Amino acid sequence: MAPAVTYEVVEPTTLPHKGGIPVGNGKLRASEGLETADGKWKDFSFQPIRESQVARAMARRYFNDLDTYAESDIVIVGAGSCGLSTAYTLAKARPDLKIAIIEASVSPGGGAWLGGQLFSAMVMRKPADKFLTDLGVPFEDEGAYVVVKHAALFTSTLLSKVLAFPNVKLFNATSVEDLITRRDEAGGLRIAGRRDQLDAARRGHDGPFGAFSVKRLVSMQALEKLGGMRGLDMNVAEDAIVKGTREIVPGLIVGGMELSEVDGANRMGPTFGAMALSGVKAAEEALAVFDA
Ligand code: 48N
Repeated sequence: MAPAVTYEVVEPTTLPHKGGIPVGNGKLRASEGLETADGKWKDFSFQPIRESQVARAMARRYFNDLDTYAESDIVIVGAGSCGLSTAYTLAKARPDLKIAIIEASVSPGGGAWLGGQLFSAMVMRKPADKFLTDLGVPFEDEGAYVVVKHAALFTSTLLSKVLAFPNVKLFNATSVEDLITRRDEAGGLRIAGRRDQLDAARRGHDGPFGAFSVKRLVSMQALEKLGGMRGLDMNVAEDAIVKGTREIVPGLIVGGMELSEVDGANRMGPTFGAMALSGVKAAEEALAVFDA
């Protein structure tokens, strides 16, 4: 049996510096017993495994999660910047709540991987910088707004923090096809069944997947019609989306760009502060329902 190869990352030690910058940095170094570089790989091998072990390791966890989250306290539909901000705020405030995130794409994040089109920096207007500071995402302060050097830094940091919460489960590559409805005692329509179960819609603005919930509410006559998203006006749009994030039918809180389709709000283009703070407000709206 080849000697088990272990690795340690060698931290940058007192390496020779060039202009104050260490030349080279930590490197992988095979454990002793394999003298030469090619010797290090010649006898290399992973621990043995059976394919069925891999299948079972994945399937057991997935189906266990499906069973656990079949009834969740909060279901967030859409893992875009708004849905993920809602999940982060809720999971941090209420580790007792079971939170399921359902995302149609294989890759969560929605439109937040690029600032706008190909331009990768992400702009957030103050006071959304407070959310970035809470997340630990570095930014450049430009006065009335801040700039994260790459939108993927914001999205990946938010995503990693959300997924690290023990009370959150992401079901990506999973699409919500309809809304569960119930009638309350007065005959009014409720979404998601029990009083204390909430659905948070974050399906983005209209498009192949977007605005699914609110379009469905119109088709079931729970909403008279959609306001239709208006033209681009950052100042008007971002305030309206944050202030307008709310429970639009009992059991369903709508925020982010899906809300612009309900209220006929303007779009804001490539600025993301409203997505983050709409998520914070949606979390507060949800907790107000739970604490009612
Ligand atoms: O990023 P989006 O589309 O939506 P938001 O509201 O989280 O963020 C919007 C933001 O990215 C912008 O559009 C920026 C601010 N631009 C504004 C402008 O004016 O141009 O995320 C929605 C997510 C996506 O990942 C979809 O895949 C997902 O929702 N989704 C669904 N997931 C599950 N089931 C569905 N039926 C469904 N529909 C959409």
